[in-house]
Amino acid sequence: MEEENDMPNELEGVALAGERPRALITGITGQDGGHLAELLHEKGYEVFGLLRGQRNARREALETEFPFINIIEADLTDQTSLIEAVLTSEPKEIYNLGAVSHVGYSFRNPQLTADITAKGVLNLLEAMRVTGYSSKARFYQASTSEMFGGLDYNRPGNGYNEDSLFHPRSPYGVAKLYAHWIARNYRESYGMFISTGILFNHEGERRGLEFVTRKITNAVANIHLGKQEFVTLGDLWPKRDWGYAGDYVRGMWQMLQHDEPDDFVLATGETHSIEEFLALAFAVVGITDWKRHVRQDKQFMRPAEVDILLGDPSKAERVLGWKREVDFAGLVTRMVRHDLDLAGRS
Ligand code: NAP
Ligand code: F7E
Repeated sequence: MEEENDMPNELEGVALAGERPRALITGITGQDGGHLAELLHEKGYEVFGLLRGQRNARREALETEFPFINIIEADLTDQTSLIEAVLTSEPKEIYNLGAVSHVGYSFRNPQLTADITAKGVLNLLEAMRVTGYSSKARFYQASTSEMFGGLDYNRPGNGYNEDSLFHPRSPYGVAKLYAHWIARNYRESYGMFISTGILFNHEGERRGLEFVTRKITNAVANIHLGKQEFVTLGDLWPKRDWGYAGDYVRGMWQMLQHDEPDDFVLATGETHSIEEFLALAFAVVGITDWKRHVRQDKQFMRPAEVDILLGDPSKAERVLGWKREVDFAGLVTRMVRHDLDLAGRS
């Protein structure tokens, strides 16, 4: 009879890790967490992923899709668990992707957003200091274009860059600005290798259905297959600089391989309205009179909106050699095709 293996899942693999570089990722169940785990695994890293909750609904999917990940149970709001996570994973690199990341949700849950998206970063940086990992591990902080705001007095011009003014327009944006500055402060104060990536919107097949791009491509697939008639959205005029998540996680890794810690914008340098996204997504399935499939509802509109985001990635291109491979049309097409495939199977 086979001996029962009651080793806690979070410790499995640690003893077998050998000399491979180790990376700890928070936000492992999210869009970027999946892309990054895959990339680091391909590069030969031992990947550790932080999973929260006593019964996380995404655990099974995570274990099935990425059996190589060493899961560590911890939460960004619980510093003791973060100290344990650092000591268990012994990381060379830490990627802090965990956050309340949905802008609309942050308006409805501002305090939770502050606890996780802002103070969670402080908790993790302190966990590194307490354990001596401030000098042993490099740290990536997931900053965001939502820190800029897109207001009249602060229009992006040829694109927001690392020196542009910040004016966040949501509890999410404000929390991320705290996170951005505390990360920079720890770099300046303690000489830690901390790089921040100011990333503009990036999407793909793993994007959550609560974000507008995936909500649209999922609906387009269902409408094409006759499973749904309308998609109900908020404002259609805001403009975003949308890239592909696979390209952006490569940039995160490049930031931590650079000689010096620094701040980098990753963006495409193009901006498109939600209307343009809709038109292109429906065109992929041959629907041109798409407006008859779209409804609007105030519940999806925000108390304060970011009108326009446009990024200037020239520093990352020049210094890191970062280059995006997927353009806007390519992004929309691959997302619709993926959702057609999924909807066709269900
Ligand atoms: P996402 O899909 O929403 O993933 C967020 C992750 O954070 C999930 O894995 C979630 O875990 C985790 N998380 C939430 N609360 C936590 C807590 N208390 N402790 C530990 N983990 C927690 O986000 P994403 O699109 O991959 O983005 C990754 C990061 O980049 C985020 O910080 C986001 O704010 C930032 N960012 C994203 C974009 C973009 O366009 N995607 C652009 C700029 C910056 P659960 O599954 O347990 O909820
Ligand atoms: O909204 C509008 C909405 O929620 C995009 C996050 O990854 O990128 C993301 O934040 C736009 C906004 O992304 C719906 O009002 C209309 O103008 O897809 P979104 P976001 O708010 O830009 C940044 C860079 C991040 O850092 C964030 O973590 O679309 N919109 N109708 C809608 N948005 C949603 N979600 N749902 C709608 O029905």
